[in-house]
Amino acid sequence: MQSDFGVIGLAVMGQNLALNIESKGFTVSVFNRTGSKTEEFYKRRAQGKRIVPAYTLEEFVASLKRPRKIMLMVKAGPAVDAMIDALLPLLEPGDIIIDGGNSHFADTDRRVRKVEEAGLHYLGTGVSGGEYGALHGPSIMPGGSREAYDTVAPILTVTAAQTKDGPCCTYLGPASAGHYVKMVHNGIEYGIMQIIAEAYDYMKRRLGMPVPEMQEAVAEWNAAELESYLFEITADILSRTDEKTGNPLVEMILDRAEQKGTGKWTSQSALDLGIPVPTITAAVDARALSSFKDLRVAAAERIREPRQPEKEDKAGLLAALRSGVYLAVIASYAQGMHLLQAASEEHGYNLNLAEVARIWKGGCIIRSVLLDPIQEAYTKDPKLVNLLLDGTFAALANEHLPGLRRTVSEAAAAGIPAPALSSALAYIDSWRTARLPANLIQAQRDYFGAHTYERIDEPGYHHTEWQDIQNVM
Ligand code: NBP
Repeated sequence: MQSDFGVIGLAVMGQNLALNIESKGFTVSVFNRTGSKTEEFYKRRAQGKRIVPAYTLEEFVASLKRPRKIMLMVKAGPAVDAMIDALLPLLEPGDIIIDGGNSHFADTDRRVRKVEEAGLHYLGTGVSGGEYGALHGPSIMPGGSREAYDTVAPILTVTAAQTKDGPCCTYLGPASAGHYVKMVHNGIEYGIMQIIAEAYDYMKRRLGMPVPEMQEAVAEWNAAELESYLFEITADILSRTDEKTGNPLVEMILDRAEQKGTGKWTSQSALDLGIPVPTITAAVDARALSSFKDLRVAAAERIREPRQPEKEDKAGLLAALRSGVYLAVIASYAQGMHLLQAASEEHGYNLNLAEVARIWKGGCIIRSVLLDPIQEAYTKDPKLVNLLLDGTFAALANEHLPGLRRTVSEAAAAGIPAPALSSALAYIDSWRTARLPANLIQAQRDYFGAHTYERIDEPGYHHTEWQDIQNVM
């Protein structure tokens, strides 16, 4: 009997996805470049299941029902191209290659063209949820050929996380739409993670809270308006004790964050499209800055701290922090959704942002109760440019701006860096400023480069002779 589905790449994601798909009643063939991993997987976790191990690509391809449905879960980058090159001569027109890794969207566009020229289909598909999600139901973000999606939908939709609003998988759009949406998902994730990290630092250094007290606060937030996966895992992290020292485990972890690139790609693409995503970029920068540990330690000895303010009104400051964190998280989503709206236009994805919000409600890292009103906002107005302009979110901004403002100013006064929180505040303050100082920028540009400017009282472009060039010479 031939298999319904094939998975190539048996690291964390591939193994768990294969087991998840098998658990839904499908037979799954598996292949890994290093055959010993296939064997180990088959003998241990896949024992007694409808999993068919293959040790050559020929054997793997021959084991699959036509049209073949093959998901690549290999390391993003050259490994994906290597697998496509090895597969193409073995496959037939109509077969479908699904790249489930975190590929850069431009690579996906290139691969779609190449695979379609060979008469096959290609689905660039974001998968979010990590190890647990892959096994129990991730959020799946497919893009590419609609026809190919319809063929694999019966498998992908039951494999995905399920919510009351349906499976966390839907066709997103042509070409690289799926990988673009996954990239922005990760950008938003970077922003929220940094916001939470700053809140932890503030609770520790400004409010003098011991870790168990912070744990209680974060758990309380997660039980209410901030209910979401990232707050849930943070509460869990803060509850763990280091076995070796008896200290809270988080305090024993080196303060140097790593990154694989999806946050950076989000910022790069946003810069290319001229869409502001300052909280996401602040998060990418914060990880980069954290990597200079030795230099930070040296600088800490040379540049003095401000005098620490009194720890008065702790309850008020903590309430303001909670409010500020909530609004900064909203700003992170607002920036990501704005970027998706612009990218949809630019790349012809024709994204349905209400559906994007819906499939993020389960399985993925940024799942949150906030996605309900986000989905509603884009259902009401599919072309909404920025969430902050939606009535519900404008009201939330009004309600929570004082908390964010107080937190950012207290952090600044205490010398506690809060780049994501303060960028969120500046972002919202900029959106609600009817007259920004960009008039002066225009004057400067016209001064040194004769770039012209527009006036507030008459149409057209104007230029001022700011300096007497002849006499200056
Ligand atoms: P990794 O990203 O660690 O990749 C390991 C897999 O890639 C192994 O199966 C390895 O085979 C294979 N591989 C490599 Br490396 N080079 C190869 C090549 N030249 N040809 C064929 N296979 C090659 O695995 P992962 O963490 O499971 O992630 C898989 C994809 O899913 C990545 O794109 C990742 O960014 C994405 N993703 C990961 C997570 C997560 O939580 N880990 C979440 C969401 C998305 P080998 O065994 O022979 O070395």
